[in-house]
Amino acid sequence: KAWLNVQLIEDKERREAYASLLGQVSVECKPTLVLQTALKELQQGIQALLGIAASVKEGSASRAEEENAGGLRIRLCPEANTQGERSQREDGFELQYMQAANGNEAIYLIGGSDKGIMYGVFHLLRMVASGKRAAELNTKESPANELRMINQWDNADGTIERGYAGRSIFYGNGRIASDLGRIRDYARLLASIGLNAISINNVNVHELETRFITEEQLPEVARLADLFRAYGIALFLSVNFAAPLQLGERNTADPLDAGVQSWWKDTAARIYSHIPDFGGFVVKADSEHRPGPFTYGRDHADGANMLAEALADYSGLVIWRCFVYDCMQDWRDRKTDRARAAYDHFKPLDGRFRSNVLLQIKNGPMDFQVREPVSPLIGALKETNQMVEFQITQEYTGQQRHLCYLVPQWKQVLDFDSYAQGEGSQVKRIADGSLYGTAHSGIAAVSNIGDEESWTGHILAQANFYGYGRLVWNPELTAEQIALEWAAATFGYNPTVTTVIIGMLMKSWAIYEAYTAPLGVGWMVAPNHHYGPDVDGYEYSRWGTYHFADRDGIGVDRTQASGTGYTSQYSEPNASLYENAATCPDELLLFFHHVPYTHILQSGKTVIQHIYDTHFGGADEAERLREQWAELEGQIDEASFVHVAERLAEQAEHAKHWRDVINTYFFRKSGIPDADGRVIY
Ligand code: GCW
Repeated sequence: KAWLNVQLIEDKERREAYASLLGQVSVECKPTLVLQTALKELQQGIQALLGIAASVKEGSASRAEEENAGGLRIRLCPEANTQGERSQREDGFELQYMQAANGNEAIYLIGGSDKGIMYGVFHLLRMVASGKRAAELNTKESPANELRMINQWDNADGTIERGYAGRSIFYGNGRIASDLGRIRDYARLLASIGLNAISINNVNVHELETRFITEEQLPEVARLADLFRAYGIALFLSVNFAAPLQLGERNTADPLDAGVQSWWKDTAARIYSHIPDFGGFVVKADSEHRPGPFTYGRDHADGANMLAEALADYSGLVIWRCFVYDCMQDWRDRKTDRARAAYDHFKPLDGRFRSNVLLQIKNGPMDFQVREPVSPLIGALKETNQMVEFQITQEYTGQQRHLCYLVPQWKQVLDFDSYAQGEGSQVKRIADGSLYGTAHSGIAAVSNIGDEESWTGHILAQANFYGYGRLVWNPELTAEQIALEWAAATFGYNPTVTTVIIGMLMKSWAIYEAYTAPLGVGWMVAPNHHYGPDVDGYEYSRWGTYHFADRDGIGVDRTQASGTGYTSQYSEPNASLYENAATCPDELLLFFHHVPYTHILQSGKTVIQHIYDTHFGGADEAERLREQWAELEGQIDEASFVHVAERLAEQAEHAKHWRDVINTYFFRKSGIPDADGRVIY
């Protein structure tokens, strides 16, 4: 049940006060599919929280009744969709507490649409569970972002690319699951935090998933779309750009070929005949050996627009990923810089994409490292719909065996000022579409769930999923607030427990960073599976991910003055800030500069001493996490306690391994001893 693990309110007085208020629900709007979901959730929630069965009455009250009637009254806001503010307003809701002259208490839940009502129901239940009194419930909410999306990297064979929580809940043995129970639970979790879109298969589309858009498979996909529809979630598919060729129906996948264009049009018609509200396509093209328009001498705009044209009549969207770079680089080549790639590929195409295309840009220029600068492409596209891509699954951040609460990292990205239109051009204003007034925008993230009981492999990693949804709904929430909401909803409203958990979550990103790759340089992980330290694992490889450590220094020179020129992709003053080693923030120094180990950081320490200190400190802190958790024994359920304790023990040991590998490597390279004389091997 994760954060929907609603418990009976223990305080009898509060429970009774709420029972008289929520025991009677009157619904004054059309019973749509999503509204039915909302009412079901409401009734279940009330049952669990208050131990009563709420009576639901449909139809509007007469004026006389109206004035004195109490209870929960649900209705639609008549103006919501006439105000022209895109779908965010429709997804919004208002809660109003009122006391009638006769003393009756009422709460009005007014939704911008049936979806707004559903989000309002989840919000109301969360507030009641958290101990709020009825009079404190007044609120008006609407999501900041239009598209609030989850990307599954699930494969039809049941595996999950970069999945760390078991196998897929969607597929097994090449088929879509016949038992949809777990998927329905997942849809509830998504809806409860306001998410409204999901792509259900890996962006690396293999042979089996290429067939999802065929007549044979579409009825199966439609079953999933039906399920998600009831929770207000639009279903998207990742598609294989070469599908017409691979399915043997055309002899090319050239986007400018008339036969290919008509193939995709027919395909779109077929998809929409099964799924009338199909969301659209997610596309990884010309990236890591996936097919794309380059084969035919065409560019990304040609490719994306061809698909967009096919979907346009149905208001479908094409979400085209910008994760495009040369993964066959020669490590001897010092000019090619992977960090530059997304910008170099897509910036020149700005303005050429159809209005139903969105470019999806990873938060950093490389690949979801523990620390990266914000991608300079975000904001640089001024006439193109864009969305930001985060990774909830912890590929490079401990694979759900280490604790790493990512909400603070995402917040830092969303709050980053790109200066693309001068001061005040924060990433969150690009994601929400307000900076450029784009037709579509939003945020997507790669899911971290699988079929394990805990959903996420590490119970505390559920906080990342929850936090992602809440943050995308409202980027102004703080990481602490989100952590508190999550911990309380999951483990109950016990301040001793929540305080410890929030403390652990809030420190965890910094701790993980401390004992892994230093000062923004990234990688240093074992190739392929990416778990554990291997400093030179990618140093002489084709992936373009280098640190260039030698006996004198370390880091990648990405300056305009003497390096790859990457800093020029940023707007001023960011470009100069990063260009100059003296002003470049310490945590990104080695991303932008190659410096001697004796270089003095803004912190006053040398680079080498910083490496030693953070690695000793980080491993100690990981040990502290384990001790803090141990304090909770007996205060949370035994199974969860043990589950987390085991993982924290592994993390503490593994952090020591990281510490010793990294420290030893740099001691051997530099010959410079630790100022504090600690053990280095
Ligand atoms: O992070 C990298 C992963 C790949 C992934 C790729 C992508 C789905 O290592 O496994 O492929 O990014 O984002 O396309």
